[in-house]
Amino acid sequence: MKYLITSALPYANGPIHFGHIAGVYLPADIFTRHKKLKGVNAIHISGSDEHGVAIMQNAQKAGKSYQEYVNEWHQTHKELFEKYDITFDFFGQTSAPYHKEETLKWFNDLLSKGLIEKKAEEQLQCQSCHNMLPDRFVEGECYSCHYPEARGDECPSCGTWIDPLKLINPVCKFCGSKEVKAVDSFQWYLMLSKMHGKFQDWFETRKSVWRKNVTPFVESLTKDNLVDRAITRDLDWGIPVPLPEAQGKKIYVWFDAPIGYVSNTKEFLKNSHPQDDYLKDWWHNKDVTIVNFIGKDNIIFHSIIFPVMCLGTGFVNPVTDLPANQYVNLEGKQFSKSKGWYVDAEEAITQFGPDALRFYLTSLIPETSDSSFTWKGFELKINSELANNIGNFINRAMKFLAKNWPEGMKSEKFDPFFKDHSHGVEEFIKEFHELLDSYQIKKGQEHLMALGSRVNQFITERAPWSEFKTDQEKAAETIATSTAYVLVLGVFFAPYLPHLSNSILSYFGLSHQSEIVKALYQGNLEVMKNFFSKDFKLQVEPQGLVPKIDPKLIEELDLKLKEKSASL
Ligand code: B3M
Ligand code: ZN
Repeated sequence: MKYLITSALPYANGPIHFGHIAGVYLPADIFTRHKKLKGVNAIHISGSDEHGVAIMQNAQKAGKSYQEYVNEWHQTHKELFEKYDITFDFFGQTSAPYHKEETLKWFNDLLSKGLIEKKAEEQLQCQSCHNMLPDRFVEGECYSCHYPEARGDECPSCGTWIDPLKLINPVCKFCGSKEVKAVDSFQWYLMLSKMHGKFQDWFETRKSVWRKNVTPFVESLTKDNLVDRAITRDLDWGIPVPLPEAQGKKIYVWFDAPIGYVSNTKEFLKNSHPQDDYLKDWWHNKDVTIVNFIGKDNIIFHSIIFPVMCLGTGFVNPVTDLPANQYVNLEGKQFSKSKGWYVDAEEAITQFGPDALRFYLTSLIPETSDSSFTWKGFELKINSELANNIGNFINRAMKFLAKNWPEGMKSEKFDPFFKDHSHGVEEFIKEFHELLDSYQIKKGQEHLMALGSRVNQFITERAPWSEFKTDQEKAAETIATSTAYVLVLGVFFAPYLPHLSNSILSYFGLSHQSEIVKALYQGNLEVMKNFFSKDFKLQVEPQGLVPKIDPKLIEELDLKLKEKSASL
């Protein structure tokens, strides 16, 4: 089974925060690394989502061309992901020509099948600057909660999905004029209603597979019917509707964005695996599991609208697994850059590096309910778990080994490990794989930490530093067993903390690319036996691998966050 893994295309429209990282990109990265280590042919595809009204408005505000604006954010996001060791096989752009080509192929196909239709509708137009005012290009009073600055698509105060024609006192966001009128217009609609039956047959096959936060929600939205949706807008940024009567109209972002998964795969393969066909070998192949990592706000598009597009065209298979996460908040409240309730992910990674942040953020993956980032929680998690449990164990064992067996550890000292411990390690691996294979990424890390606790307890109980004074042979066995566990930890941290894992593996002269590491990851303990069938000598001078977080620094950061939000 091959794996085609995607993570939601981030809007090229502002910084990525911890919520995005822990909710989507980090779990997708860990899952992909896991599959690759298992020897599965897996690819991780994503890219920037570069169309839409919000992007246009912010580009205008920044005084930049749309293309320049999205290119800048695209670059910024790519760099941030690299710093977090979040790796993609391909990270593309929806403003690229290859994406336009793929999107038009879908549009034309659905149009020819009657699954896209032109429909008349009334729309708001500014009588002063003559722009059409879709979505956020109009603001006015919300007819539901009377918040004065509701947008044409949504009220940010009460969350109502707004019908712009009903806004009270609408204002044009292009020029500020209040002369806004409804005029006759037309748009193209995706005829979801025509696909209700087909959709339901397919959804039946997914119901028991998807998470509890996904299935009932989708079921309630699709039980009776599916509602047609406009997929074009009057805008000057986006993929032009390929019809002569559609002058000035563009395909709306939610139609083209998910096609980005497909177009980015095509572009990736073209350059790096030219023998692969993006459809036959990947998207339209029953031996490929398609996984979309998303946040809960994207469920509708990934569980209903895009699958309907997939079923309608028949170009690609619809998604197999949809691990949608809940939200990560900041001390219980939603991240908000404008309210100063915000931690800069870039600053944080420069300060603390990928191991500490990946470890804490993984513990926050909101797989079943919302979670919360706190600076204090970060400090505790790193100092009392990663540093105390893992860092301390490895440090104690490796330094003691280097000091007392500088010539190397005799091979036979590893025998007790294989006799008494390898069964437990096999059990550990089996459960670890089960957790990761079923997208329980956070639990997988907890399971690994439980192994860490056990080996820590082992070395503490055996106390080789005391043993050494009375029975050097026994102490050697304790340290050899601990060394074998250090290798196990190095291997199984690979998907979670690739940086720490590589540092550990370097003690053994190994890396993620080593065949031994992959074989051991896959549960083959024979390779490990083989590895220790020679005397073992440390390949690198051991040093502290997990620095503690300074509580004073945390206090400062906490204060800074609170002062900043109070001042805004
Ligand atoms: N850009 C929305 C978001 O980040 C969006 C995802 C598109 S996935 C095809 O919430
Ligand atoms: Zn205007």
